[in-house]
Amino acid sequence: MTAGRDVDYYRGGLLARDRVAIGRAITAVENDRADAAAVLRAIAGHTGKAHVVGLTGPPGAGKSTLVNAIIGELRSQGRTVAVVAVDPSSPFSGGAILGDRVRMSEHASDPHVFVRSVASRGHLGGLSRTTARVVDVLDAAGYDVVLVETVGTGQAEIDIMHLAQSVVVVCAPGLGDEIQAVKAGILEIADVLVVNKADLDLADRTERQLHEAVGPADERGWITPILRTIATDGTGVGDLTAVVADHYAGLDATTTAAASTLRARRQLAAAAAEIVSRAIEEGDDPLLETLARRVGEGAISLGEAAEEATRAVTNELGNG
Ligand SMILES: Nc1nc2c(ncn2[C@@H]2O[C@H](COP(=O)(O)OP(=O)(O)OP(=O)(O)O)[C@@H](O)[C@H]2O)c(=O)[nH]1
Ligand SMILES: [Mg+2]
Repeated sequence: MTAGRDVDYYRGGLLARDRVAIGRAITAVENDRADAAAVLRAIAGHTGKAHVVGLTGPPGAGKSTLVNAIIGELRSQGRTVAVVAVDPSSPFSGGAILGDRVRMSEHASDPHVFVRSVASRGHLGGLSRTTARVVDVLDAAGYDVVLVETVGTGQAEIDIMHLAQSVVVVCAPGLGDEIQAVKAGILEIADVLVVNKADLDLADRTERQLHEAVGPADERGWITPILRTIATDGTGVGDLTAVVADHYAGLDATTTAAASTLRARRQLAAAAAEIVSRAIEEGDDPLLETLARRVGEGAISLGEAAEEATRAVTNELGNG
C-alpha cells in the first residue's frame, strides 16, 4: 500500500462522501496503482444501489450541456448526482475535458454533485474497465444517479454503455446525416432517444428520421421514446428525467441485476488477478523462478510463461 491509504481510509471516506477521498479513490483505480486493490476491497458490498445512466451520441450533439441541465433537474428533485465524462480525445472534440468543466461548472460548488472526467488515452486495462471502476466508486459513495457521458463513435463506447441500466442516445440536427451520425450499434442500445437542439429548424426532420429508424418494442414492451430537448435552456429536461426514471422503474430485477453483475464480475476479476499476481511474485515454487529466468533469457514467451505460472500458483492456492 502506498502512502498509508488503506481499505479503512477508503471505505470510511467513500461512505462519508468525502470529496478528497472520492477523488483519490478514482485516481487510484484509473491508474491501477497499488492503492487500487484497497479501493476495490473498500467498495465491495457497497455497490449496486445507484441508477447508472449512460448518455451517448455524436460529437457536438450537446451531451455535456444536457448533462449539466439534467444535474440541475435531478438536484431540484432532491437527488444526488455523479457524472463520469469520458473524454474521447478525438480530433472532433479536443479540449473536451476543459469544455465539460466549463459546461458543468454551475454545479461545482454543490456538495451533492461530483463531476469527474476520465481520459480515454493510456488506460492499461481498457477504457471500459476503468470506467466501470470509477462508476463503482461513485456508486459506493452513495450518489443516487451516476451519469456516464461518452461520445458514441465506436465499439468502446458501446461497451461502456453496458454498464448502464438506462441508455440515453442524444442526437441533434445539423450534424450532417443525423442517422449516420448516430451509428446503428448505438441506436440499438438506446432506451431513450433525445433530439437535442430542438430550437433549430431541422429538429423536425431529425425526429422523423429517428422515428423511422427506431426498432419495435423490446421483450418487455418498452418502445424507445423520442424526446425533444433544448439543453441550453432546460426545455424538455424534466420530461427526460421522468422518462428515464420510468425506464428504470420498469426494469425487472433480472435486467437490473445484469448490469450490477457485470460490474461485480469485473471487481471479482480484478481482485483475483491481485491474488494470483502476489502468489507469482512471492511464491516459493522453484518453477516460478525457472519460468522467470526463461522469460528473461527470451527462451519462452511471456504469455506462455504466465499461463504456466498461473497454473502452478492456482494449484497451490487451491490446496491451501
Ligand atoms: N442551439 C442549441 N445549441 C446547443 C444546445 N445544446 C447544446 N448546444 C451547443 O452545442 C455545442 C456542443 O455542446 P456540448 O454540450 O459540448 O456537446 P457534446 O455532445 O458534449 O460534445 P462532445 O463532448 O465534444 O462530443 C455547444 O456550443 C452548446 O452550447 C441546444 O439545445 N440548442
Ligand atoms: Mg461533451
